[in-house]
Amino acid sequence: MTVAEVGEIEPHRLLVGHEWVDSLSTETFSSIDPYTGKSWAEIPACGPEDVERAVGAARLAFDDGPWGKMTGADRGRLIRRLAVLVDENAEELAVAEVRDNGKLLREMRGQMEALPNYYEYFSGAADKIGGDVIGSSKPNFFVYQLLEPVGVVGAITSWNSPLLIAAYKLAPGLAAGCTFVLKPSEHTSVSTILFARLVEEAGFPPGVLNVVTGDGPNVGEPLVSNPGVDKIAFTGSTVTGKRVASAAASHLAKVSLELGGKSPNIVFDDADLDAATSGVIAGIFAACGQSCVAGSRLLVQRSVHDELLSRVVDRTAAITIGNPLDLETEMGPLAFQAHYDRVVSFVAAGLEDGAELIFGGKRPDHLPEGLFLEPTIFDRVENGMRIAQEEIFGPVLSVISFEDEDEAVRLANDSSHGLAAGVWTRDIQRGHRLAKAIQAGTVWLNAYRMVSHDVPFGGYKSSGYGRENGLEGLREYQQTKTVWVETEGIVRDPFKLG
Ligand code: TXE
Repeated sequence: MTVAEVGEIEPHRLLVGHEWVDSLSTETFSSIDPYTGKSWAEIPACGPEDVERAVGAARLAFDDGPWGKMTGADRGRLIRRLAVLVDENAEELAVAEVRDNGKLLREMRGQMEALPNYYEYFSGAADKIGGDVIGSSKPNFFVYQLLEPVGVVGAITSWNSPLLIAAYKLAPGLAAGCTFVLKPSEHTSVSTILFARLVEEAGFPPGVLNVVTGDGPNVGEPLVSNPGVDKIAFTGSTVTGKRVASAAASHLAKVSLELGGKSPNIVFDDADLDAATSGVIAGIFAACGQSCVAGSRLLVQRSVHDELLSRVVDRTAAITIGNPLDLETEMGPLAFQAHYDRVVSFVAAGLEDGAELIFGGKRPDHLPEGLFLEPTIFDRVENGMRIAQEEIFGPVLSVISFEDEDEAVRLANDSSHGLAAGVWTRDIQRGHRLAKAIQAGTVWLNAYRMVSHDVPFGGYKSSGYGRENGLEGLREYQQTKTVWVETEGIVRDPFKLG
């Protein structure tokens, strides 16, 4: 499909058990392009009965279909085929994500180019799933373990990087032998629907992947609460993650949560300030700050505060803001109106709390239309202010100064979140001390916002639990069975524990 064709995308239907069916609810909702402000696709507004159908298809595929009988090598071949199809359709998928959430084509092209790596990596794991032989202390028993798939997975994704976040779940889960019901965010459904077509084309058996589209209350909640679902893999806000975890507990479904963050980017006085400046910009203005790992708190050692801030402001002033489909653009619009309004409300909160607005804070003069906000920098921020404690998920940087290493660690950890952190210093011992002291699932030393298919990712504290990517990510979709085999025919005392 060319870029133009993607623009005329026809009303979508949903994939259930390998049939593209109309939603039982017959309602649809529009996907709004945040750059044009216009609807560009009609999406089925599914309801609980659609979820029931999808879970049933995934259950059947897991319990009785060919998928459950396939070897790891068979699954690996299908996943590799999917990787090839994703690669061949990368441009169409990238444009669909830009049209849905306004993120830059240059960023989404990069993500879609990386997407096959996730499927290839886990396709290679599918036929290497073994289990341990336990050297048991019981002489007349042979004991071994099986690593079996957890079963039907309800995967729920947020709007900031729909297909990358879905790959974090689908690639390991399919390798493990699970089946899925996937619900994309109601703000970004198109790319997931296009992706589902590729899964079908790759030749996966019916019901291995089912896609239901719609909002949290009508689709997300019924999915999480459905007793036919064995695990929930969720990415989204911390508030919703707590709701998901408690609903899943009603039927003891396993849960992994990738939630929000308020990550510190920490610059010491001996840092390479050019590299640190680039890392600060990457942390908060890439993706318009709409990234769970956004480096939204800049903790800077007081002695280099002025020099670093002068460089950060100069680079910020040079950021090109505009059409996300234009490869020269460095910042596009925010993803949808309600989110735009929420981010703008934090600018007011920063001013109310007494922070000093030193850059941005309003709509760019040259962009009277569209959900655009200037890259915004607040200085003299106290860590207790709302703009330092709450996730804004937008291009708003809070600058906080510190005196020494102990204060830097205290400020970094003074947050309910613990997703990521950046540390800029030439002192390797200090770097490793900070990596150990910071309460976060990922720490980058002299880098920021690096992720990879083979490196586990996940949060501490209210940023969630569970890990995605890397072989640790595979384990989230497996459960362990221990088998004891009696080998000597010894009759034991029935009233004595073995
Ligand atoms: O989240 P929401 P959004 C966080 C990010 C930000 C938020 C943005 O920090 O706070 O997510 O994404 C569905 N039961 N992360 O606004 O509202 C909803 O339809 C079941 C962190 O989308 O939580 C959507 O599909 N599902 C992350 C999904 O949940 C429900 C990376 C997320 O919606 C539901 C990206 C319910 N009751 C964003 N209510 C990371 N850490 O990697 C809503 N949903």
